[in-house]
Amino acid sequence: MQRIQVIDSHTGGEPTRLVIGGFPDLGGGPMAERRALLAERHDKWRAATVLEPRGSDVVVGALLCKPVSPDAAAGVVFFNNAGYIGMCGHGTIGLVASLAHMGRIGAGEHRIETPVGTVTATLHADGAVSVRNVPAYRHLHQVAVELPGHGTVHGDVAWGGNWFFLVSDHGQRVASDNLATLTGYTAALRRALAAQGITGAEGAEIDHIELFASDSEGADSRNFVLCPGNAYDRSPCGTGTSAKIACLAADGKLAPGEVWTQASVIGSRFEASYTLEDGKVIPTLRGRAHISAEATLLIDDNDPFGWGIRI
Ligand code: PYC
Repeated sequence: MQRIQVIDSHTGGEPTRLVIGGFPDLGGGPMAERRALLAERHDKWRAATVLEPRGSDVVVGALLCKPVSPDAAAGVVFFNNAGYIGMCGHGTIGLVASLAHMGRIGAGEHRIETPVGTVTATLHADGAVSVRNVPAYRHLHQVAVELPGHGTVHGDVAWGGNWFFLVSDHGQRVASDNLATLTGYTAALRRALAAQGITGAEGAEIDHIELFASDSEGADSRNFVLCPGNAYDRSPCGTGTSAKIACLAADGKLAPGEVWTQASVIGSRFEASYTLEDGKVIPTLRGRAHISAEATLLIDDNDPFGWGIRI
């Protein structure tokens, strides 16, 4: 029997399963190197943790690692039902809440190493968490993509720790009673981007699609975010909100320090703002996570689905 120790939390409804023990040793290299090692040699541990029957398409995994720098509180590698992601905003908020729950950190600033750079998280006295993300930027402005059955759709390509295609002129109803349609539409859009050779920088795959609606009560915008494995983000998506902030900054629609309230399709919220450093947009997101379980996952070698259902 193999055992994996986890702490589950959710950030605005989006789950994070923090692995605190049981995974293979990935050495002491940078998080990008440890992510590559996990993916190439030990991917079955990801699958066992987040896929059914123990997990589900919506669960985001976060492997807690010893950081390279003694100044950092933790290192982390994020993964999901489809593979690995670079940064994860809601996951970092969940990680910080879980570290606080474990008694490993208190209120204040904490550096967290991720595969795409070090972020700074602040645990506030009221339990909220701010994450000062990696620099975000818009790569392409209002690119035209032909979407079969829908005509030409325009969107921005932006980086917020992952690659996003951000669309406002989609004609879809961004609402929690329209999830199947939104999922189908965004999945088709992602296929069309790939087929038409529209990518992030250096040919990087755009694996997240983000639709916006402006009629959100009490928020500046409401979004629907399709994640790489076809689940939608229940939170407003920290990296997606960072990508949005970069586009708003590029359009001159949001000034440094101004707060943007981003709601998710289920109504949870992040507050976001940015600073300009050496001409780079550095987004900060503020949200809140709640602990939902402390558990040991068991993998029985005689269980045909013990290492996850891979279909
Ligand atoms: O919050 O950055 C995020 C995120 C990425 C994928 C799911 N959530």
